[in-house]
This record gives sequence, C-alpha cells and structure tokens, in this order.
Amino acid sequence: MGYTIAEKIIKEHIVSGKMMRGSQISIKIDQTLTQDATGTMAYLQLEALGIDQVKTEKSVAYIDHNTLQSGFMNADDHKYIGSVAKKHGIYFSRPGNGICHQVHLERFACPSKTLIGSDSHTPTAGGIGMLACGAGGFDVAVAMAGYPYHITMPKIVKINLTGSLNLWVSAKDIILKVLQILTVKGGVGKIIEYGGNGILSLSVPDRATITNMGAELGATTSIFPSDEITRKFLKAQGRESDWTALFADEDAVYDEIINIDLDSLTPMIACPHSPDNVKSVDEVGNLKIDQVCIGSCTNSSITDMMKVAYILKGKKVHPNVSLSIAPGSKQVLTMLAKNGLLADIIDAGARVLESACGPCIGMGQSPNSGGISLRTFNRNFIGRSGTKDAKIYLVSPEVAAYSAIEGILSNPTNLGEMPKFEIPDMFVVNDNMIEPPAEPEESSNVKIIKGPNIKPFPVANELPKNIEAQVILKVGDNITTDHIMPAGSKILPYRSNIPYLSQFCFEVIDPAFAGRAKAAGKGIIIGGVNYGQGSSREHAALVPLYLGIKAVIAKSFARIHEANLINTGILPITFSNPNDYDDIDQGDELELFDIRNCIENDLPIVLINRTKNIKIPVNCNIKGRNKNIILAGGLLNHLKKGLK
Ligand code: MIC
Ligand code: SF4
Repeated sequence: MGYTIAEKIIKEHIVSGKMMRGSQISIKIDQTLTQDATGTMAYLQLEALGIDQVKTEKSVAYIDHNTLQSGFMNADDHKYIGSVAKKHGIYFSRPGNGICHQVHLERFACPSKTLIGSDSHTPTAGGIGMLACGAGGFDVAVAMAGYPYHITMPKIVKINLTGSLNLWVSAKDIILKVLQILTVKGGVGKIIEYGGNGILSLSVPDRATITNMGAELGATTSIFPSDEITRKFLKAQGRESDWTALFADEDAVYDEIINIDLDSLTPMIACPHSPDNVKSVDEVGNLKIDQVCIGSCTNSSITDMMKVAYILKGKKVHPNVSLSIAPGSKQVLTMLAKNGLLADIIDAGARVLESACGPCIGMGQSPNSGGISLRTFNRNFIGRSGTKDAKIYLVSPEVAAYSAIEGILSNPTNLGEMPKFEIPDMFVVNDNMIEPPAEPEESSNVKIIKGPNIKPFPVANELPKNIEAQVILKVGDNITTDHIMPAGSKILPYRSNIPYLSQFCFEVIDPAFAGRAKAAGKGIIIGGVNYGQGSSREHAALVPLYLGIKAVIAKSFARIHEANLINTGILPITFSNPNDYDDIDQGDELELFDIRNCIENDLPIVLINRTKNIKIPVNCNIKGRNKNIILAGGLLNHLKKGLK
C-alpha cells in the first residue's frame, strides 16, 4: 500500500506512536515560526522552559501583526521578541519585512520538512509541499526546545482538481468552493491533500492561497505535492537546493476524495459572517460597496499584486470606495516599486499600507458604520474588522480590484482578455531585514529587553478531585477565538498583559461575561459544535483561565483550541449525546464528580446538573500525554515534573 504526501513526511518525522488514523503520534519539528501577537507569550514560555539555544533547524520570529504603534506596548514587544530571538538562536524578521506566512514561503519553507507556527495560517507553507501546522504558542515553544509535536493522526482527504481555470478566476475561488463544500468544520481531524492535473496550472503562491485557507476548514493542515513548479519557484528565490520532489504514491489510500472541475468555477464570494457562507459573485449581484482591502497572508503575493495593478492601471478608485492595499512582503513591495506597477496602484488612488497584517486583524482601516467591505482576506467573523455592524465579504484580488473601480461588486470575467501573470524568473532577494541570531558563544551577552506591559502568564493548579462551578456562559455552534478573545488595534497591544486583556473576553457576545466570571471566582462554559474555531491564539484559553474557568463542556472542539485548553489546564469535555446541551442553562450549578479519578483511570464521567437535578453522561477525549498534562494542571506544570 502506498503513501499520501502527508504520510510520507510524517513517516520520516515520527518520534512516537503508529501512523494510524485516530492514534496519538508525535513528530519531529524542523522549523518553527512565531508572529508578534502570539510571540511574546510563546517566548515568555520558552524562557520559562529554561533553554539556551533552540534545537530546531530554523526558527523565525516575525513582527507583522502589532505594527500600529499608538503607545509604547507594541514597540516594547518588538524589542522583547528581537532580544529573545538574538539570544536563543532565532532569526528575527523585523517590522516592515512582511507577513510571516508570505515571507516564510519566500525565504524559508522547504518541501518534505515539518513546520509549526503560533498562527493558524501556518499551513500556507503547505503550498510548497511542507507539512505545516498552526499551534498554540506553548506548543511552538516546546518544539523550539527540541521536543516533538503531538497530534492525533488525521484522516486524509484528497481534493482532485481537474481541468483549468477560466480567465479571471483564481486560486481564491478554488478554496472558497472547497469551503462551500466542506464548511468551517469539514476539515476538523483531517489533512487536505491536493492533486490532479488541475494543479499544473497553479503556481506556488496560488497553492499557498489554497492551503492558507485550509485553516478556515478547521483542517490540521493542507498540502500540495512538490513538483517542477515548486522547483521553479525555489530557483527564482535563489533556493533551488531546498527543493526535493514529493508526490503521493499511485496506490495511496485516502479517507475521502472530492473532485472539483476547475473549468466549471466562476468568481466566488464568502458572505458575512463566516468564510463558509459562500455564493458565486453573480448570485450576490449588484452589492454597493464602501471599502476594498487587498492583502493579508492569503492574497498578497507578487502575482496577486500584478493582477491588481493591471486592473487599476489608468483607472480611478470609485468615489464611494476606499481602497487599501498591503503587499505581503518587502520582496513583493520592492518588486512592485522596481517594475513600476506600484505607480499604477498609487495613481489609481489606492492607499498603500505597510507589508503587514493590517486591516485583516483590525489594525486600522475599520469600515464605516454598517459599511460593506470586500477583502481578499481569509476571515470575516463579526467585529473582527473593528466595526461591529460592518459586513465583510471575502473575494479574490481580481474581484476586489475590479469592484473598487466600479463601486459595486463586479465579476472580473467581464474584463475580457487577460495577460498571463507569470511568476518572475528571479525574485528580488534581499534578506537585510532578517536579523540572524547571535553566535551561541556570544548569546550570554545579549540582554533581554522587557517593557512594563509584559506581565507573567497565569498557571493552573493540578486538576482537582471534583469540579463544582456555575455555568457562566452558554454559547452556540462555531464560536471562534475572535468571539472568545477579540483582536483589533485597541486590544492587541495587551497580548502580553492577561489581566488587562481579561476585561474584553467574550465582549462581542456578552460584555458582562468577564465581570460575572470574576465575581463567581470559578466557572464553566457551555459550547456547541466546533468550539474555538479560527485562530491559534492561546489567549482564548489563558484569559478564561485567569477569569477562573475550570472546564468547557461542548458538542465538539476545534483542534488548536482544544490543545490550547489542555496546555493551559482548562478541561475540555464533550457531551456523549449532543442533545443534552439543551438540558443546561446559563447560571446552572454543575458538578463533574470525581473527575480526577475518572480521567486518571478512564472511568465514565457523569456531569451532575445540581440546579435541574439531572445527570448527563459526558466524555473526556484526552488520551496519552495530554492526560498527564491536564492532571498536572497544564503543560508548564507537566514539563516541570520532568515529563515529556
Ligand atoms: C488571525 O488571523 O486570527 C491571527 C491574528 O493571525 C491569529 C493569531 C493571533 O490571534 O495572534 C491566528 O490566525 O492564529
Ligand atoms: Fe495576519 Fe490576517 Fe494572516 Fe492572521 S490571517 S496571519 S492576521 S494576515
């Protein structure tokens, strides 16, 4: 029996466990990445682990999220991360160098290797044939310290792409189609592999757009083969020696195969407020728009920008529209400047932003009240843009640029002829904004710079015998980490200050939550399906821990968030029968009786609803190493016990 692409990489990296669907495995991690909004916490955790030099082949710390400096906090975090990086053997990508996933793809990602990053869109590197997973910052710190990464061996789904895309239809439309088919929970517990002759017309940045938004499917990761197209891309980046061929075997076995005929695709659009609320652009029709934002780790490559510049050239941004463009990296921006396309973009009236996440994470460019914003990004969760009543639609760069000129949602296939937008033969390579670490023998001279906003993170106690607490909040399905711990320019600067952050927990859903949790001293959250989908931010676990949350009882969990809850020391529990969710209300007093013993000895767990006087069977799906972590009260306590 042959192997799939992901299985081939896992086979080469497996440290413990058997490569069987559903079993616990650990894999060696070759590379890590962090960004600044999760990085400060990850490096505080790395410091707590007491390691001198990182043990990975390459670790890179990026500054790309918290780049709006309205106060000392973000700048202090940049200095802290820069100093930790220098001291501990980590490359430091300075602010202005670009979005972590775009830069990593250009300069570091390698086919056949493994990467984990403290950002959910780390699977972007799957576009080059790398096994790349998003993870909580603590898991990334632990990987930097040389420990393997633990996951449940996922199922493997093949998406078979056939045919070729019509003019002005692009990679974003493919992944939006996949989201329409699979939904935001359709990828949970799965790796998505792409194949078929349709991939032959997709460049590495196109492929990376697709693997990037695999995060929105909830997938463990997404991956393409490494072929001649990959080799050409790496050669153009001056890194041909990083290329290795990587293909699935003919007789590889998949759990599911989905066929998509590229010829049949038309431009697609994800409507508010979920990336899987997908329709065709024609179906949505003449939508009057207020804002267009082009960029983000999904669509900010040189070819994306070439298409945008072509559409904007000689035109003017519609008077009712504000158009912002953030090229994804210094490399992309430099090339646009050198080949003159930047002038076409500026001349049309676009507002050019620095190469960073920017509006995608609410760092500026919040839309007007009730505004309609078309964005080439990957997430359109309510409130994420910074304007709660704004409506965010996700589209391709082609749809975005054309609509910016027309002032209404417009189908770019009406543009007619299209030139071929090819990857350049040679990219402009200048890594002068990537600071190498100090030589190991000089690292002891590097001083860590820690500003006053950087506070210690909370640590849980051992799992108690019983958990008795009140339901502080009951929420529905598909709750995102943006609901749990919102981002945006006002809150993000406090990512390293959990006490301050805590007042905003669940603010979008229930502004009284934090006060209620604090007053109760301890509490339980009840969730629906796919609780904690979206980002990798472990703040969505650390902050509830700080507010006294002991357990989350849900119908099901998103992978990264469940791992973050366990690492933090909050117990994730699922209903044995999802209908029992209806038997619990906010304010009910619950008891997880003898819970420590039940988890330690794999005994059935009963949840007692004291208010309603009923017993509800629940499950704890925590196995293997995770069991010891939750019993110890989180990953730090676990590691301190000398366990691995
Ligand atoms: C996001 O797109 O939601 C983020 C901001 O990049 C997050 C990380 C974070 O919250 O810092 C992610 O995707 O993991
Ligand atoms: Fe940055 Fe947005 Fe990508 Fe997250 S999704 S890494 S905020 S560009």
